[in-house]
Amino acid sequence: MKTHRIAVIPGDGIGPEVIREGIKVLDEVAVLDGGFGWEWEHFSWGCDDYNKTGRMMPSDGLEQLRGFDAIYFGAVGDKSVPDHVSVWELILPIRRQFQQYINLRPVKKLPGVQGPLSRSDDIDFVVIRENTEGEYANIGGGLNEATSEELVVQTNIFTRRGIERAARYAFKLAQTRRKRLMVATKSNAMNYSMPFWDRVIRQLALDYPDVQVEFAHVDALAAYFVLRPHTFDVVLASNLFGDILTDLGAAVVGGLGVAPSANINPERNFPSMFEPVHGSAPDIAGKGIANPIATIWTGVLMLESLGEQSAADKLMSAILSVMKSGTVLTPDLGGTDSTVDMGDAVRKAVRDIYDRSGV
Ligand code: GGG
Repeated sequence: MKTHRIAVIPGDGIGPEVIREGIKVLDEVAVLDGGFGWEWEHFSWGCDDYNKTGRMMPSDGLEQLRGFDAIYFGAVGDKSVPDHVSVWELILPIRRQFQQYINLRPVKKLPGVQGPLSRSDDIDFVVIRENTEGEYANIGGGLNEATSEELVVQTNIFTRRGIERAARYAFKLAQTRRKRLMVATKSNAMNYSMPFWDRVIRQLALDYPDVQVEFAHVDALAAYFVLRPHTFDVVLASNLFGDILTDLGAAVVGGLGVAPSANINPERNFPSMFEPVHGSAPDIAGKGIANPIATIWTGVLMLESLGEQSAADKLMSAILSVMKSGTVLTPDLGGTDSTVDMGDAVRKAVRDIYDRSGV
């Protein structure tokens, strides 16, 4: 039997609470499936560690992670540590060093979940966010700190290689879906980076004649996400644009509690990392009311990446059936149930699905 070795980084705030439910459900799936097992190794890295040691992860942290089959990540961020420190010293080095240059974020309306928009039951698209360069390039600096002459610069980096590999992934994904690609740009205002981004993608589009490509300025695209979200299939965006658009996408389908994501190293020469889109949500941390669906759904993406498609399909069906029934709802979805209640409900639904399938 195959054993998948997973590095678990629950992180900060609600991270540990939602990851606990994710593991509980994924353990159940493995037992019922019978064809694979898990070996979870926990890493306590995060803001608490930073306050004790001055580091978000040990100096050899990436070395420790390198040999795992995948990383299951909760959330990062606490008010005791500046956000640019916590994010830049934990999650971004993992994405960059492990060449997780695809951030795949499904935006899908689940049955039974009330989004803020009417007429929106058929929302089902995927945002491919370029994940290692663009606006998140670690290049910049400042001068004359705390004076009236203070200035800072932060440089965006766009490389042909970086754009091409993200775009190819998006084109190929579109080919497996409804063959439509919407590209977020801002070439009217960012007059070097975005015309280049557009040009490279237009050239690449010639290799995918079956995919219908459209470009939209990111500000207009934000409006389209609200006005006609059902029209999208695959959306390709740079790092920052993709980050912003996917929070909006999550809001459109019912909130960050139902937004999964995968940081993918397509070549598989490093582990990929699976994390909910949401952050540490300090306002509700420790109350036991965070919605674990995003993290459990993230587990579906992890199963798919590990080649466990049948288990992934069954877990997704379990999530859909719990959401559709509407019997268990965390406060973000308008109910009063707890994080554990929701995890238990999905676990039970998984059992029912395996029972019915006769495995
Ligand atoms: N679960 C993901 C998380 O904690 N994200 C924190 C965050 O805002 N990261 C920066 C980014 O994704 O761009």
